[in-house]
Amino acid sequence: MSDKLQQAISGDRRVMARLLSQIENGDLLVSEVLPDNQSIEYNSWSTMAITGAPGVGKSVLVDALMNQWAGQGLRVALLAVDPSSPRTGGALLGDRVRMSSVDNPNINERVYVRSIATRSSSGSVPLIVEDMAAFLIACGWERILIETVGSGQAELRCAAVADRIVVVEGPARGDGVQAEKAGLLELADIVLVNKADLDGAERHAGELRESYALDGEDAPDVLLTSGLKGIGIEEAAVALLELPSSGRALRARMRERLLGQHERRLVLHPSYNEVLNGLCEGTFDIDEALKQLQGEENERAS
Ligand SMILES: Nc1nc2c(ncn2[C@@H]2O[C@H](COP(=O)(O)OP(=O)(O)OP(=O)(O)O)[C@@H](O)[C@H]2O)c(=O)[nH]1
Ligand SMILES: [Mg+2]
Repeated sequence: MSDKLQQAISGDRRVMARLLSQIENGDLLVSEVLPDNQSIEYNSWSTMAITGAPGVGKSVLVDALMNQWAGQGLRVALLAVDPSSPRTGGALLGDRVRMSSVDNPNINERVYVRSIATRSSSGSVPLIVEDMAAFLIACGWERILIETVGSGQAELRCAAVADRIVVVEGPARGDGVQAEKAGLLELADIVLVNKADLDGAERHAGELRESYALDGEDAPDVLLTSGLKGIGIEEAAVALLELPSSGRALRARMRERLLGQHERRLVLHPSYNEVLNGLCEGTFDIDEALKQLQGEENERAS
């Protein structure tokens, strides 16, 4: 395995892609390929989630940011978590926005883009994303972006595995800041109101700033951007690259990680299916089921 890792580290993208697929399919645990565990870095980030509603312009924005950062000499990789939702018809790779950074011969050596299909994955998607990101870092990628749709628990947890979270919003739709979005906005280290070329972007930025001001401490900055028209991109690229972790968002993020790991331990427990059967048959109740699943240590989870 270390041979393969060596090849991936020295720039063999085919080998790297193959190992990423193995991690994605659950055939390879990242601890088996990585020399050491990465320590958590609080002052600068390696992984950044770019999250927001479908169609809000995340991919176009990420492409613009990758152009900026790779242009400065950074090696930037994108993991795009494909929601594969029946609602959006499951955006396939081919439907994706064309990434101009990948086609640009001046920078494409420093750019890597990879989709993660969640439909086929049996494991915990957030933890797969985390492992794939850790592997990319081991392969020398300096900044890992994780594009994920910010609705639903699993997607929130995909974002929560990142060192920083950027929430992308669209222009105001006249319904203010809804409660359903609170969970996502709570995790934000910064908010970008995108499609700033359209009416209502300024207004929505104002609504968000007001709503954060009501919360009190430690409000994230709210910037206006348009990936398509290039508005605010240079400013955003600078702000994001040096983005500090906000204490408030860190707490929410750690909560999501803790809950995610806890769920993984239950689900990977050797008796998980047996315990589910027991619950269906009424052999025992939830309390007893939890006792059984939390009792034994599960080596895969540790
Ligand atoms: N007017 C305007 N349109 C934009 C802007 N950025 C993206 N779009 C358009 O919005 C649509 C969605 O853009 P994407 O970048 O694919 O959005 P996304 O958030 O990645 O979408 P999903 O990955 O499907 O969730 C495309 O048709 C883009 O051309 C912008 O700044 N202004
Ligand atoms: Mg996208």
